[in-house]
Amino acid sequence: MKFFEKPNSDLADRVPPGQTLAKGFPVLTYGPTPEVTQDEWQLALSGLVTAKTLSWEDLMSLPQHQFTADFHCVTTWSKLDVTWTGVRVTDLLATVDVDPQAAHVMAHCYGGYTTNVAMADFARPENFLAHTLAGQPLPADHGGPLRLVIPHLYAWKSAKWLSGLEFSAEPVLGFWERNGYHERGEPWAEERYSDR
Ligand SMILES: Nc1nc2c(c(=O)[nH]1)N[C@H]1C(S)=C(S)[C@@H](COP(=O)(O)O)O[C@H]1N2
Ligand SMILES: [Mo]
Repeated sequence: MKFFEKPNSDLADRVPPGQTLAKGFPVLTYGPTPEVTQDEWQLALSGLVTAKTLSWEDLMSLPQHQFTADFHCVTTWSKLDVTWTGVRVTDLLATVDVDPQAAHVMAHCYGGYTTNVAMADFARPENFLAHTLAGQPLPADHGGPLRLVIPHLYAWKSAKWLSGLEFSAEPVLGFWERNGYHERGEPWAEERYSDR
């Protein structure tokens, strides 16, 4: 069995350049998988925003939606039509006052991983915080109890085990961005590596 396959031509407009389709859903983690229960999970909002810490209950009290999204890892595998359940980033943001100066967001994770996104890439209705994958509680290796999903950027921006969102006026680089990945990471433009 092959683990990756070249996309059929009818899927060509769904699969960005240089990507092949993965069978199954590979796990890609730098370092060990943090063990975090729903009870101990918290999400801290900090920086240029109303400081606030959300519990699991707070998160579940926000509107819940189903999402179908394509997933593109910069290491060249993609997975189409992944189905998730969770909370829209825009619904979360509507519960707080974000300072108009906030132009960048750092996602912080249990285990220490970080990744940065511009506010314009973050505050989109198609981005979400996922707690369910294909109808099942999000497995720990895929980022459970909660991960960020930003479908229009390479998946290293989709922070697993999300623990915090820090808003700033100036960009700050996250883990892979400091280590040579592109600051934005748009797959159709193949923004894989930094030119810094
Ligand atoms: N906290 C954390 N989030 C992370 C990563 C990681 O190592 N740690 N890897 C990123 C990368 S490179 C990818 S491709 C996706 C992989 O998600 P998956 O393991 O659910 O396929 O998670 C992203 N989010
Ligand atoms: Mo990745």
